[in-house]
Amino acid sequence: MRNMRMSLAPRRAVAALAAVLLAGSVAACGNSDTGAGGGGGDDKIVLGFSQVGAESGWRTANTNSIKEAAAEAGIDLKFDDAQQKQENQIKAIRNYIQQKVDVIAFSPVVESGWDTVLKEAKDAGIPVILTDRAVDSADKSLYKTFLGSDFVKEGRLSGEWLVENSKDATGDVNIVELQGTTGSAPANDRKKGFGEAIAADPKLKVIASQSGDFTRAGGKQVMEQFLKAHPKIDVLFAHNDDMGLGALEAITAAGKVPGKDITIITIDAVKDGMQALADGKFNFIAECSPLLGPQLMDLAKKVHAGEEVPPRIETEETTFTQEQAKTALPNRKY
Ligand code: GYE
Repeated sequence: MRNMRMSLAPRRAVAALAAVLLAGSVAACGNSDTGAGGGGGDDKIVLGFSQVGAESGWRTANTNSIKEAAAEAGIDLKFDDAQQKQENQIKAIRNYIQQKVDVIAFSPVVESGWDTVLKEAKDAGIPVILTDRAVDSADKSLYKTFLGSDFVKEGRLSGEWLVENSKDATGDVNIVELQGTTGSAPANDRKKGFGEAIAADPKLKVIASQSGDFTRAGGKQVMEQFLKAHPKIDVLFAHNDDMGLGALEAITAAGKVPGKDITIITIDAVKDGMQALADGKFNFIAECSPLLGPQLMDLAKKVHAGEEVPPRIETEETTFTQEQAKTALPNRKY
């Protein structure tokens, strides 16, 4: 993988050069440029983006949104897939610094450990935009803005729905939790929000909580273990649809009916998740929108032009019950 990435670099440089020449020739024909500002004025903005990986339906939709929006905005996108590894993201960011891209954006796989590389970008004068996930750096000057969801809120909305829908339950309600990638902002925050909400009702008890790494395979495997270890599971809270979808297989294989014997709450609302909800296999989804591309391109243009941008831009989202999923599903694009 390392070698492959190295050997791709010269090709990227050629592509970048071609893009610059193309942008130049377009401008020479009298068409307006992208409003990039700085440098030669009519060059395309070069945006280096380090993606987490391809672990979920959400991530695929997010990658597509970013690639499509870049093409539409006339931004030259350098894209790297870090395969869920922080070291790969750090390497990609260092490459972008070396290539002197105009703007760097990334979706940090975990929250901590970014200060050094972010400082390198700052020293090189390259503005950084966080998308989707946050970092825990105390020095907020290391990045220009953070565009993404309120994960604590998503967890809280999930927990509140459960509190509301457990009112008539008698005795303990046993909950198992499938956490996202260990140390990631959405895993930390969704756990927190959910925990705070269900504290309102002492009969709601989390009896097991483990990471399934945001993947279907992880969700299936951990759910199998949960089912073996715990004879009475009433509720599954999965930090994303994909883990919930993987868990469905484990639940069915154990002879239980998902959505009936075990109430299932997930987060994201990608198409497959919405289908499971409409089919009655899931019970509730808190939405997390992956369509961050257009806003990201807008921000990249602004920070490149030296404009002030708000330090935090929150994605708008909603929640879905089974009935709402049936209505929304036909128009769901991802
Ligand atoms: O919920 C999950 C993905 O960071 C919001 O990452 C994102 C999360 C999303 O793998 O499906």
